[in-house]
Amino acid sequence: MQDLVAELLKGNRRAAARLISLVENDDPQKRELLKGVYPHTGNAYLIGITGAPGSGKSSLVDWLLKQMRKDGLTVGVIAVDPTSPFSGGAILGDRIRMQDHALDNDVFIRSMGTRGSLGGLSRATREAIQVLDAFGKDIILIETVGVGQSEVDIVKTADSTVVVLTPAGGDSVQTIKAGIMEIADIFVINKSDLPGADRTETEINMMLDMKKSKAWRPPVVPTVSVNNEGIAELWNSIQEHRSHMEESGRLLEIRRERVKRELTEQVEYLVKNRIWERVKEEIEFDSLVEKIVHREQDPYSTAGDLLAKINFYERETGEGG
Ligand SMILES: Nc1nc2c(ncn2[C@@H]2O[C@H](COP(=O)(O)OP(=O)(O)OP(=O)(O)O)[C@@H](O)[C@H]2O)c(=O)[nH]1
Ligand SMILES: [Mg+2]
Repeated sequence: MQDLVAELLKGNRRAAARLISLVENDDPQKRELLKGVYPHTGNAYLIGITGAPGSGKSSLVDWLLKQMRKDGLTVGVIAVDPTSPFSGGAILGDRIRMQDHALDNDVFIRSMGTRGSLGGLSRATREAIQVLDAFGKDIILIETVGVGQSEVDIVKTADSTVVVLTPAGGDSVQTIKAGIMEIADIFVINKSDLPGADRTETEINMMLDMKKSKAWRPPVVPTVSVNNEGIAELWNSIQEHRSHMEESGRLLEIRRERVKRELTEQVEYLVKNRIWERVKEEIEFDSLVEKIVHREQDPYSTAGDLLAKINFYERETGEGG
C-alpha cells in the first residue's frame, strides 16, 4: 500500500486513480496513505468553477485546459457532480469533450459522484485534490454544480473561484442566490451569444459596485465557450487574481483557514468513530431505541447516560475512564 504513494510521487497515473478511488470509498487504509501524501502537497493552485447545471462549466474547463497547457502548466481536473450516482470515470458529455486531453500525460481528469463518497463529497473532493497536488499538478480545476450547500463547501477549498452565469433572458439577475454572489472572485457570463448578455453584464457590475469596496473587485468576463471567445481574458483574470492572492498574503490566510477546518474535521471524525466503536461494544443500542419509541425514556437523558456509561464524560473532564 505504501508503494502506492511512492508510485504516485513518481508520476504513475494508475496510482493516482487508485488513490482517488480509495479516498472516494473512505477506505480504512486511506488515512495512512494520506499521511504519506500530505508532505508533498501545497504546490498546486486550486481553481473552482461553479455555476448552474448546463451553464457551460465543462466547455470552459476544456478551453482553459488548452490555455494552461500552452503556458506549459500541468493540470488536474476534478468534475464533481453531486447529482450523479456515477463516479470513477467522466460523465458522458465530459468524456467526449475532454477526449482531446486523454493522451496528454500532463493532464489528469476525474469525475466524482455521490456514489461511494461516504462521509461527504466535499471531504472526498478535498482528499482527491491532495492526491493530485502530490502527483505534481501545477493547477487543479474543480468543476462543481452550484446548486446547494455542499457545492459552496467544495468551493471553499479553492484558491480562486469562478462563478459561471448565463444571460438572464427576461429575468433579472437579482434572482442569483446570495451565497453564490459572496464566493465569486471572478464572474463569467457564458453563452454571451444569447440575447440579454449585455444587460446581465451591466446588472452584475452594478451589483458589484454597490458593495463596499474590497481589496479585490471581481471582474465580469463575457465568454462564448463553444467558440473559444473570452477564454484568454478569463485566464488572464484568473492569473491576476492569483497574483493578488499571493501578493496580499490572502492566499496564506485562506490556506490557514482551510487547515483549521481540516484539523477540526479530523478531530471530530476520530472522536465520533471512537465513541461509536465503544457504544457498539458496550451498549444495547437497539433496546434503548425501543424504550425511547415507547416513551419509557427520552433521547436527551439517554444520550447523556450512554456517554457516561462508556466513560466518555470522565475522560472529557480528565478524571480518567
Ligand atoms: N449558445 C451557447 N451554448 C453553449 C455555450 N457554452 C456551452 N454551451 C452549451 O451548453 C450546454 C452545456 O454545456 P456544458 O459545458 O456541458 O455545461 P456544464 O455547466 O458543464 O453542464 P453540467 O456539468 O451538466 O452542469 C452544451 O450543450 C453546450 O454546447 C455558449 O457559449 N453558447
Ligand atoms: Mg459539466
